[in-house]
Amino acid sequence: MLNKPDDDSESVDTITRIVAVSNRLPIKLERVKEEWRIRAGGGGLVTAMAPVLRNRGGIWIGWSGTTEEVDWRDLLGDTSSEIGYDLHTVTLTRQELEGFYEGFSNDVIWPMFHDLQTRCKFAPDYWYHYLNVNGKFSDAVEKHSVESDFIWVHDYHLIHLAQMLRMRNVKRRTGFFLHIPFPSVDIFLKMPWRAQILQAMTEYDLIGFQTLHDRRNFIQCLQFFIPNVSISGRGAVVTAQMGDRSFRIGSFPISIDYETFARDAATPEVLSHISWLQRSMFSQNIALGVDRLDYTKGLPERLHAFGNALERYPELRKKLTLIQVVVPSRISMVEYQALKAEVEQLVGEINGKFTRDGWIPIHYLFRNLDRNELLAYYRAARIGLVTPLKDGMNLVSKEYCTCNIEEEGVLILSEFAGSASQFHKYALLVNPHDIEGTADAIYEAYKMPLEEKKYRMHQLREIVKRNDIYKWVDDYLQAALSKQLNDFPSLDEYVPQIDVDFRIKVDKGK
Ligand code: ADQ
Repeated sequence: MLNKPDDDSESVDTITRIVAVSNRLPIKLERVKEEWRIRAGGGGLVTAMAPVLRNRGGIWIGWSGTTEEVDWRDLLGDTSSEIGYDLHTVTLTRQELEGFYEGFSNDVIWPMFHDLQTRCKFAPDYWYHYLNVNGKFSDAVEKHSVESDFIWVHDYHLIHLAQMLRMRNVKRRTGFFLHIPFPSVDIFLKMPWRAQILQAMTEYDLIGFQTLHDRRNFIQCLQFFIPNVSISGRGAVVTAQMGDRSFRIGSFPISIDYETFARDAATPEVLSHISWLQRSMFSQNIALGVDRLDYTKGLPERLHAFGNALERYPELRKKLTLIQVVVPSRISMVEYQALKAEVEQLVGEINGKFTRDGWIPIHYLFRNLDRNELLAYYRAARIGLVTPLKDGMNLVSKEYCTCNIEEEGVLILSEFAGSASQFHKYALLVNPHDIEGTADAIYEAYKMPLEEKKYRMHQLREIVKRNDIYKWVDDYLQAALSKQLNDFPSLDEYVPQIDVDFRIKVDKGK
């Protein structure tokens, strides 16, 4: 059993509810003419956390995704009761959004933590907005939670939340999980607010990282900046002691709901999508990329590699088609608009050069897919191309393997994706900056004997199955509270899966 933390917050025995806090709620609000529509939110955090919180009577606090005035209580009330946990919004002004979200979160921490420090814009104003908005989130946590809650803070937007709670003397058990990588000391040193950020991270009772590599980087930064810190313990979770305060630091590779993905990929609806896909494609060999629009995902590098493979291995022409799905993201930011233009230009160039007799080498989709469509692509693709320049984990790599139920696909995976720490033996690992090396891997995957493909894919699927999202949450809660998810009472009513995915759910004339 864990000791009580050094402050006098609640003993872990009495903690019965999870309060998740993240920048965005797991929903997207869209205005369609005079109506507000609630849709499922996108991205890895939502994919991972939605099945965990479902029907547990907990709380999710986050920003709604709009700066417009909306009657939240009315709109979210129905949704909360249907998904089995409460949603509470933090409202942000346009100015706060620019400074905190687009500014500090996405123009400083995001590039810095992905080793792309030359993309950082260290504007002092961003920092003050970041602190202010973290303050707003801590107000919401204070208002909506009680001392017997476990406050589980997600991701880099809210690093200062535990510190703000402590400063206001709000006693809560807190945990933090960083969904993105943590950089090495050499890179982290460049951050103007490095000491404050590190200090704020130490205010949580548990800090979770995706991989041992990220955890090691963090510990090295701690040791560099805080000389009196001592680390003890072995295994995935260790304890840090700083003066009379201690906290835990762990590595918890995030995952997906394996059973649900595998089951849903086997439905007749998905199969009929696949038949349609195969009828409408010139070639049956599909290589697939699925990514949010982001410069960390290595999209131009991947397109260059595919073009290079067609150039150097002519037998791939008319035989292998790349479907590249790009999910719109952060499109209000100039860098993202530029990236979109670059991707579209490259697709045009490669298609212009290699299109022949009805065969188009790259099919490019810039939109959100519905779930069956996405699963059909995963199941049908003979090659999964997951080549980020750097990624905390990358759930697409796990979804692809899980849904590839015929086990005839090959995963080509960047060595800089967090999932490479689990998949390195059975995927074809590539350095995404190495265009020819990645092109060679595409050719190797195409030529790979069926038996070898089946063996590798089977092993990959077993890894995801053994390490699914429920293991992740259990491991985290075990380290934080010596509890597992099942120790949190679940609500009696049955909550259908479809509601959690929030396909268009609530239409209100507002
Ligand atoms: P992301 O950067 O968003 O997540 P990722 O882990 O790949 O990246 O998750 C993307 C999610 O979006 C997947 O669950 C996928 O199914 C979904 N998605 C992708 N394309 C879609 C489409 N066209 N339509 C609908 N849904 C789509 C961040 C970190 C990652 C980390 C996760 C979770 O950057 O490194 O793995 O959080 O911790």
